[in-house]
Amino acid sequence: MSEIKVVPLGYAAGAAVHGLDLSRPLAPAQQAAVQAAWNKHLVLVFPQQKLDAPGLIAFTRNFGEVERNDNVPYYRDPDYPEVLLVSNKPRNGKPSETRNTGRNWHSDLSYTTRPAKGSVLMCKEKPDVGGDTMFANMYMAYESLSAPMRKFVEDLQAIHDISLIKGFEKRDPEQVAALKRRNPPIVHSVVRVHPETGRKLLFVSERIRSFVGMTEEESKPILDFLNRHATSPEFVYRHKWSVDDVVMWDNRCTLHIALADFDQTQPRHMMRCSMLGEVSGAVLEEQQMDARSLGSAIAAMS
Ligand SMILES: O=C(O)CCC(=O)C(=O)O
Ligand SMILES: [Fe+2]
Repeated sequence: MSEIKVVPLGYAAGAAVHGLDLSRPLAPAQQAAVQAAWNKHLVLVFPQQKLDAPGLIAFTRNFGEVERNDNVPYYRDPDYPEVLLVSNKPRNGKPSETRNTGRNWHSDLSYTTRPAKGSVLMCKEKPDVGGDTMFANMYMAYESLSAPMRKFVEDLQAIHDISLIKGFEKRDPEQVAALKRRNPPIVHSVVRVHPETGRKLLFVSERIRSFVGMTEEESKPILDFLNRHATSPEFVYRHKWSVDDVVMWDNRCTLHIALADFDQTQPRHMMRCSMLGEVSGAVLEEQQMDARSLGSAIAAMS
């Protein structure tokens, strides 16, 4: 069995893993070594891999239950619904619905009650330059807050909303309506504990509308601060893709953003597979919406 070599790529996150052929089954010791490296570095890069759709699914399955993309059932591999095609290549003569996927800071599927545990993205085609992806470390984001701020955010509940995906409203109107019906706003705690490392982290994103019990006006400056803080350059690893890179990130303790820093006339084609996370969060109840409705509920009771 080949020796695995883990080489850090960034201070905040990111390590390259050498010595593995991901198209072959992982031995238990290899799986454990990758898992340990993942918990430590949050984002792992496996260069020079040759994986097709079933190979990507099989590799992803080593680390969790594979998602079938039913919440956003568009632009999947026609034969493998587990594989989402993140691509700017037109399909059936129409522009790709995923050509601008991930253009604001987010954690995959945070607008569901099973936010993704992790995602695995494989680069098949890339532009000459750019098309980078950035990842931010949410442990560092939490730990670097002042003690009073940590106390303030401890009990905050955030409302995650699929319609805040950047460019969402520009998608096909029927899809937009169906996606909103399928994905009502979901409430998650802002401070979470990672189930494997036991470390606290900041679960924020640019797909949060407001905090439960607070108005949007009250929430916005706090949200803006938390998102800006969480994505400070010192918490970020920026990945410059090579064709055949496989990158696996932990969605529970990182945010990521796909940059539009490239010539869109050149193809960028990626295959993504995600792992389902633990069930968490809840559908937003109408009366949780904001302080005003809370106020009227109290008035109605008295
Ligand atoms: O295309 C990328 O670099 C990442 C897009 C994204 O957000 C995702 O696949 O989850
Ligand atoms: Fe994403």
